[in-house]
Amino acid sequence: MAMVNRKTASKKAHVKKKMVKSSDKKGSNKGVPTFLKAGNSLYGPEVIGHHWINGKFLRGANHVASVNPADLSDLVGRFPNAGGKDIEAAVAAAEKGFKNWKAVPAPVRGTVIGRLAKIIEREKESLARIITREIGKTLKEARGEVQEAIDTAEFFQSEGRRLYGQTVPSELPNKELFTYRRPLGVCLMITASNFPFAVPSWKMIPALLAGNSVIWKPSEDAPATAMSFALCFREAGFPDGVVNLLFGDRAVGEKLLTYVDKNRIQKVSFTGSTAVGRKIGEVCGRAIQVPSLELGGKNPLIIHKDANLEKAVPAAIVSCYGTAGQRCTSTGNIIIHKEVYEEFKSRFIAAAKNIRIGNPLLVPETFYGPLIAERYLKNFIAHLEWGKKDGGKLLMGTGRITKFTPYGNFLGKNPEAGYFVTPTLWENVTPKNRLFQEEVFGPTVNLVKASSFDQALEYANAHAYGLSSAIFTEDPHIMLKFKEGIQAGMSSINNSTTGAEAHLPFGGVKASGNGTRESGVWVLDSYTRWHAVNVDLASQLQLAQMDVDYGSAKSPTDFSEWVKK
Ligand code: UN1
Repeated sequence: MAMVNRKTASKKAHVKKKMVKSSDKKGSNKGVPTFLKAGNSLYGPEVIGHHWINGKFLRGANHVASVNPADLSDLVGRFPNAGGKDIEAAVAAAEKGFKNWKAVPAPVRGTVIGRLAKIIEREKESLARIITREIGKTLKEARGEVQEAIDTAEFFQSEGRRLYGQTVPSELPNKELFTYRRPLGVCLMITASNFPFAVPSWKMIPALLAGNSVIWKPSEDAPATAMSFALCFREAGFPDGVVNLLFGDRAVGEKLLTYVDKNRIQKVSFTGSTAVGRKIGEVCGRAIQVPSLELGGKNPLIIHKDANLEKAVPAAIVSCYGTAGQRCTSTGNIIIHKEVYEEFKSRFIAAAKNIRIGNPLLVPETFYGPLIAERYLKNFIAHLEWGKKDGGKLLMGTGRITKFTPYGNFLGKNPEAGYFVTPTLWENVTPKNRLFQEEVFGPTVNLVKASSFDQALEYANAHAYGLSSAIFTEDPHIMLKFKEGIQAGMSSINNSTTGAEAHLPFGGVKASGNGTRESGVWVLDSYTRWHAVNVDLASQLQLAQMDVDYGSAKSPTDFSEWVKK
């Protein structure tokens, strides 16, 4: 780290320490232990990671480090890797938790979720800071992510007073028909690192509102964020075992999935790669379960010839490079009408050259921070090689920012302190190219030329995925054609492919998902099953379909008028 940074840092740490003390006095940080609060270094203390099983924080074994990807010298914490006993304990706790929790009336469950919303709101800043520290997105984005969780909790608080079923007319007298939403049981949530707070909230909050219990296995790259969330759940007052948090690697996820076969887990919800999603789909399919799968994307952004470029260019920059391109909704291909191709390209390059990169906790002007983990960096560097071999023309991008491959707008002294990479731009890409087809998690995008709107739409659908999509046009007829023709779960008109709101259905088609949706009322279908009930109040047995008097229409098999008399 540079000297200058260290100086400002120690000053900041001092201020932070003081602030924590004074707010502690007022009692506003109740329930959030000091190991996540008091600053004793530049970024905050090392977090002592614990599983959360049956309402108890347990130290566990085989600890793995979580580091700050913007400054690899900052150890965020050490977190256990769950063993067989931890997993069994979490499943048993969730089974017990489910029995208790489903008996709590839904409006009361909603009230607990309402308390959770208030706690998250109170802690918005500290939660945003731990997200930024752990995965490197900017504070503005991290605050937005926490806000998504607040919005989700507020939405489902009131859903506790609805959770509607239906009354349905019966074909028989003195008989009533009803439908009820029933919880599923123990839900396993496996989540990714790029939205380590919002996406888990999309899963856990509706599942809990519906009366399920939860085992959460967060990404290895964002355990401190997960533990902070667990502390919010604890303070909100969920009974023991209703929410359980297990840390670990992929093998822990695989071991947990064996409980699906044993029917001790009744639902799996996963956000991550399509490859892993397929495997989870196989496991759940043979147990006759429907998992929720939110998978990859290669999201198209169409620039039609009449696009308002004043708006389209900054939107494209956010869409492609925001969060360093590490959103499943990030734009992968910009498909541009040939008449505005050169104009768009030069404006886009000019804007991209202004992108400021840095350590977002030290430099507030940062547009994007580092890649989340080393493996993302390796994949990103690899794509620069195979992209060239694949025939792509590299217009911008030099890979990792180092002393030898500097980047003019890197704000800081030592880019090698973190996993920083430059904005990357390709052209001469068509649907035949691997660059067009393959999701690369990072700040890279392809310019694709189209000779008409119809061709642009054809290209926009010419990949395996179907998560998000966008178009810039002023023509309502083109808007309509786009809405009707695009193969995607989500579409924006004159906005970014990213930035879905927390109460609209979120999910994709084709390789992006299995048709389940998160968020809004739609997600309830993923965490409940419909139960149809009939109540017969007649004094004698009456059978549906058979004892129904529909009057005396002439039978089509009554041939009496043609039969020889
Ligand atoms: C994700 O990248 O997994 O639409 C979720 C967005 C965010 C959520 C992205 N609200 O960009």
